[in-house]
Order: sequence, then C-alpha cells, then structure tokens
Amino acid sequence: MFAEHVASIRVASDQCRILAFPATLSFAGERLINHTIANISVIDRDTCKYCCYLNYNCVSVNFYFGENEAEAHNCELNNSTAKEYDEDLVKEANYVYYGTKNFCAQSPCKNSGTCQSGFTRKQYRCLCASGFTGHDCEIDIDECVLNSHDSGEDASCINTEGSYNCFCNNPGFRWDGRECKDIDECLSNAHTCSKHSATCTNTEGSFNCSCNPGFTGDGHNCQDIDECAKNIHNCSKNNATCFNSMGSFNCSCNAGFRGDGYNCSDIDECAENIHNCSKNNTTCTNSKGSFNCFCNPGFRGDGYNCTVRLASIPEMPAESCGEIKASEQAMAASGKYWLEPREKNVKSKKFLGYCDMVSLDQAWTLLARFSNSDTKNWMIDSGYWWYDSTEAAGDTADPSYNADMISPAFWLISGSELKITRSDDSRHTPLLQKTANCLSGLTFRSKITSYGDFRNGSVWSDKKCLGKCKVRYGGQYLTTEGFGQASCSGDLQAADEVGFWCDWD
Ligand SMILES: [Ca+2]
Ligand SMILES: [Ca+2]
Ligand SMILES: [Ca+2]
Ligand SMILES: [Ca+2]
Repeated sequence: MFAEHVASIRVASDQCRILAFPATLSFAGERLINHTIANISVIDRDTCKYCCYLNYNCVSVNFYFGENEAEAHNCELNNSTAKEYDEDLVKEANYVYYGTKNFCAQSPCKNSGTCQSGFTRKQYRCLCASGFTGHDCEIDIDECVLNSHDSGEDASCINTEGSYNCFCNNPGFRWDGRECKDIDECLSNAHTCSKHSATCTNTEGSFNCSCNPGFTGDGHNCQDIDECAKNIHNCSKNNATCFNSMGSFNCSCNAGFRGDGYNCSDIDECAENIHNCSKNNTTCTNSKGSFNCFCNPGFRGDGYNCTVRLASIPEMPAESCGEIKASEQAMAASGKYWLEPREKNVKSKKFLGYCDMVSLDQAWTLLARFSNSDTKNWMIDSGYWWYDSTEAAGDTADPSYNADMISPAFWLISGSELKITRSDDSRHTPLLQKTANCLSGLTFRSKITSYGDFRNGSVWSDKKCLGKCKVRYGGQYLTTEGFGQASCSGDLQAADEVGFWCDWD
C-alpha cells in the first residue's frame, strides 16, 4: 500500500493523499521542535511515516531510534517542516528528522480554511470554515439563495461573507439567533412616547404610549392639563386659590384661611389676637376670611384707630345731639356732650349740654328745664332780654341738678323740633313738644328775631300772633305752671299751638 517514500490510500478523488519523504528533506541527528501534534510509539521508522500519512495534518516526523535500536521507538508527528521553521530544527543525536514538501506552507486556504498537504491535483486540500466553499475556500456560500438558512417565515435572509443574517419582517421584532422576538421598546428606550409626560407599555410587536395623569394628548405629545382653568381641581371651593403646575396643580388657602389647600378654615384673628384693630376702644369681630374692627360705643374712627368719643371733649364737639345719635345709633347713651352750634351771624360758642338719647329714632337737645319752683330763670325779663343771651341760666351741664335752667341750645341749636321737660322728671318726658318743622331749619333765636326788633316793641302786632308752631303737651304739663293754655282754646290760637309774639288782653 505504500512504498518507502510514497504512501497513498485511494478513498475518494480528493481523499487520496500522496505523501513523500525524500532523502533531501531528511536529516539524521536532528529534531524539529515546537510543532509536534502527536506522540506515538512505533516499531520502526516506516511505521512512523505511515502514521504521518494517516494523520492528514502531519507533514514531518521526528523518529527516535534510541541508543541500541530498541524495540519500541518514539515517533513525533509534526504539522510543519524544517523548511518553514529552520530555527526549530535542532541537533539531537538519537533522532532522525523526515520531512515532506509542505504544500500548505504558503497558507493557500482562504477564510480560515484548514490546509492539508498531499491532497488533490494542487497537492493540498482545504477544509473550509462554515459558510465558505471552493477549492481554496474562496467562495462565500449564499445561504439565502441555497435556502440553507433558518430565518423562517417571519424573517428575511440577507447573505453575508461567510454567513448570513436574519431580519425580522415586522419592525417590532428582532432576530435573536433562533427566532423573531418582540422588541421591548420601552426597556430599550426605542419608543416615541412623550419623554417626561407619558408612560410606555410594551406590546407584542409594538408598544403603547399613554399620557401620565395630569396630561392630555395621544401619548406621543402630551400637554399639561390646566386643572385650575378647567375647574377640575379639588382645592377648597371658596377659600383657596388653585395654581396650575406641570402634570398637576397646587392649592393654597386664601388670605385669612388656614389649611392644606383642600380644606381651608377661617382663621379667627380675634381669638388668636393677630388682628390689627386698635388696642383700645375697639372690638374685633371675626368674619369668614377676615375680621372687622368696630369702635366701641361712643368712640369714633375706622376701627383701627378709635379716637375719643364724639362730643366728649371740647375739641371734638357735635353740632347737635342728633349728630351724636346718628353716629352712635342704638349705642348712643343719654348724658353730657360738648355741643357747638353753627348758626350764621352768631359767634360760635361751645357748651356742655345734655342729650336725651332715649328715643329710638331721635335725640333731643334739652333746651330748657322747667319747674313750678322756677321764679328766676325761666324766660326772665329783667332788662336782660333772654333771647339775646348766649349765656346759660342754671346748670346747663347737669340736668340732674334740680334747678331750673335754660340751655344755650334753646336759642342756638337748629333743628326741626324742640322739647321742654321738667327738671324733676328723670325720664325727660316732654311737657311741650313741637311736632312739625315750623322753624324751617332755623334756630329758635333766629326764628323769633326774624319778626323784627320786638325788644323795643316796634313791630308789635295787635291781637294776634306773628308766628306759631304745632305742639303736643305731655308729662306733667297739667300741673306745671305756665302750661295751662294746653287745656284752653282762645281766639288767637288753638290749644295745640304755641305762638310767637302774640298780643292779647
Ligand atoms: Ca454567506
Ligand atoms: Ca414591543
Ligand atoms: Ca396641571
Ligand atoms: Ca377670620
């Protein structure tokens, strides 16, 4: 089957190997190191060469014949020859190196194909790496054309040099080497959902985008919902303000309220003493969302500053008791007040007078006190004509002072009505009360003097009154001297009238 130098086995056309060990390539006393691929024990050197022939990667051998040509010999099979690796051929006394012509020396096989020397007409054959074919493995196998791929129905085959790739037909899938697998676009950030305001949900073959709570849109474009403008917030309905924010909204309690914005309760500024009402003379009243400051009864101001009581000091006189009543309403208390008439042509004069606030809708300026014991002060004519006087007679300041008196108001205060009471009547029930505006807004004094200079009698009329007012009598008028006319009716005037400058005999 094989000669001393040639060995061949005929199996198939390219399986037939021809390997020769020519004497020119053999060297006694030498050994090729670093290229041994097998180490076997043989009986002689021919067997060693034969073993090389059978090992298709073997192209040279090192035969150890030993010192005494012992029975068993070591045989080293090498995959290279001394021709390529001269430096690896070393002196070894008991070795013989046998080389062949290595047709693989120039590495003729392409694409990582394995070269085996001694085969085919070209004297070598190539064992191609997968994906390549041709004698020298120079041809790429088009697996797609040959239909030797395994891309299956869902993927397309694309040929590559030395292999092929499978590409899934559906863009939502990716070839994992064996089959098309769904791409998790959410996980791999390959989705097109709105970056900050949507949530990505993976699906088989695709993905879904949905806007996050507080946003509206198609999931790819999401806009903030203005919950405040749309009135879909849950801020406290009346007591908080809604502020829109990205994806949400904020509630904050309005001024005067306290809470988390969803529930706001009124702050009781009065109870917590965080109001700014005046420290004195004021009363704080809590209200929803705020508080009110009211001046205490009798004090004037806006509630934050309540100054002294109107007409309680000379520097702050009232024009009339009515003015005080109008100011203090139901809180007005009867008592002494500083009054300052404002009649024209009369030098203004302040005086302390008594105001009767008992009536619900009116305040009386006490003009005169009258009693049966009066002998001096009631309309006295002693050359000191009373209507000229601007000085009070009696005690103008204190009506509890049980003496008769006439207040300067009697002739200085303007008003629509007048009232005369008795000094011993603590309820100040009017003896005489004018019931219509017969003074026409004038003071009593100017009304009287409007008829002329009566002091000197120049305009005195005969048997008549120049003027009169409708009156009503009350209280103790029947037992009060000077009020007897209330029960009689004369020629000049009716019982329910008082007249000015009347002449009768
Ligand atoms: Ca290919
Ligand atoms: Ca998917
Ligand atoms: Ca919002
Ligand atoms: Ca409040």
